Amino acid sequence: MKHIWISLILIVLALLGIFYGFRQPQEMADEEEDLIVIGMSQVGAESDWRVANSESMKQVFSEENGYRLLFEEARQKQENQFSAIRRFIQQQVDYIVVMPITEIGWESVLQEAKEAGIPVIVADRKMDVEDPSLITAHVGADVYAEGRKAVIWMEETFKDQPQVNIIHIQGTLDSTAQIGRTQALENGLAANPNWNLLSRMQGDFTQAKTYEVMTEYLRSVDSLPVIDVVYCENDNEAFGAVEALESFGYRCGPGGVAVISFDATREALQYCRNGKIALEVECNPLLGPLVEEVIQILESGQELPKTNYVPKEEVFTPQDITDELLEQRPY
Ligand code: GZL
Repeated sequence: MKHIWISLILIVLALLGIFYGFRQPQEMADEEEDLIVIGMSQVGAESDWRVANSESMKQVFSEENGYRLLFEEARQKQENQFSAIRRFIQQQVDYIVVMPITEIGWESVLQEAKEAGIPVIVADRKMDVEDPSLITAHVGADVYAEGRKAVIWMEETFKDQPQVNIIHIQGTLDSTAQIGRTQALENGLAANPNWNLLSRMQGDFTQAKTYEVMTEYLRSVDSLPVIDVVYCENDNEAFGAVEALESFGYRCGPGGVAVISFDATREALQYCRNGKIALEVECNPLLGPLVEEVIQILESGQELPKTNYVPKEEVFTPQDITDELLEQRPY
């Protein structure tokens, strides 16, 4: 009987040895430190907005705040986001946070996360999925409302002008920001018969691409058209548009081309104060605190709304931009 007890004790000890032997030192360290492990997949670093968004996430999800952040940038390729999410699943993170590059194509990788029992929080842009249970929560801005603010400003500004010539520079196609801001302009064009769309092009939210496509367009026309508005779907596109327009002799500002832009980063507000951008519609990139709030609600086991919108976003015209505003701007 005695040797049975000794054998049982030896078996239990062996099992414990195997269990602790196979566990990653990191996993044990996390457990000991009791950190919440976050696997985070970021679009890339295509814009000033995106850089500020990444900074906000890294500031919030620090070890001092009780987190281990596994942060991966996808260099604007969805397949890199898929592989990052699959790595997070293998690493058995506590939460997956994704800033998705586009809205479509996420079902299978989200299904894998669901089967692994890992909640997925979508931040900034949305994912368009049939099964809502694949996504625990979304945190982001109402980008259609942002577009509406720009359209309302255009309606007011050009209400007495018989024809308003518009160039539209879209962001990354099928991204929520592009879909919402484009839809708002589409609806504005339908509602305002004096608005004339000269050209629509893809700037992919970057300065370089926008400079390229705007230059191509201005080279392609027989004679340079009157351009009243250039509707840029983010600030880096606006920088590229201004650079191209000025290289062809256009003046951006009062009495010239009215450049409209979204994000309201500090550099863009400077352009706005100098009159080169006529209207800035804010889109807040500092989503770290909001994502953390969602995670803390989940940790406490409370219910939370599926979509959590970023609070109040401003609109700026040149006379709104003060030194104080620029100094206080966190991004
Ligand atoms: C907006 C965000 C957009 C920004 C761009 O929600 O997705 O992506 O407006 C960024 O600057 O590239």
